[in-house]
Amino acid sequence: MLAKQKKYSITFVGAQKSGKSALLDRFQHNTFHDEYYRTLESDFFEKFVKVSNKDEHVAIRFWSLGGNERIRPLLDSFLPDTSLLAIVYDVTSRQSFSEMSYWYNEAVRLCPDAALCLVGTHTDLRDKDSIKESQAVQQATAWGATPFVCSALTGDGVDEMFKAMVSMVARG
Ligand SMILES: Nc1nc2c(ncn2[C@@H]2O[C@H](COP(=O)(O)OP(=O)(O)OP(=O)(O)O)[C@@H](O)[C@H]2O)c(=O)[nH]1
Ligand SMILES: [Mg+2]
Repeated sequence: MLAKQKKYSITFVGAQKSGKSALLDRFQHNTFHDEYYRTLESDFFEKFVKVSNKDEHVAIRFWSLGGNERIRPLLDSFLPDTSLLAIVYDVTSRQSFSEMSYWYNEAVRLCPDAALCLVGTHTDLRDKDSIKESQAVQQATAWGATPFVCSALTGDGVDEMFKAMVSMVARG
């Protein structure tokens, strides 16, 4: 008899243009597009992934929600089922960093048991005015979240982050 397949979902939210879709493209296809195509509501793909240190594969749905206002009334249907919520900001955009509070409050309201991560993107464009990693770590600690930084353009940090997220959901 086939063992019942365990299913999980990992959901990326955050400011418009923060880089959610680009991260998923880099992870799924190892590609990067300069052009911006906004996500209207949501995109997802499903992947069977091996859990490190375990002889086990699990099915994970990776969701990217649009950062535009029209997603907001739909969060009540998207967030309660998520196993891990990744709040994404662009390290070169202070506005996207501040907007994380909105997503954090929605996480507390709608998926308080989900693992929480803060993901800084666009690290290839980092300069002296960018959000410092220490500031992101401080915010993550205050919210009980795990911080990551990466670049969808170069791929730096992307695989390591997804691997860590998969372990976080599959061990729970
Ligand atoms: N240089 C650089 N550009 C990036 C990076 N990630 C995304 N971009 C660019 O930033 C723009 C927005 O990226 P998206 O992934 O579409 O952003 P999003 O968060 O999905 O946007 P919405 O769907 O509107 O919420 C695109 O033009 C990407 O090419 C990155 O790490 N570095
Ligand atoms: Mg998108």
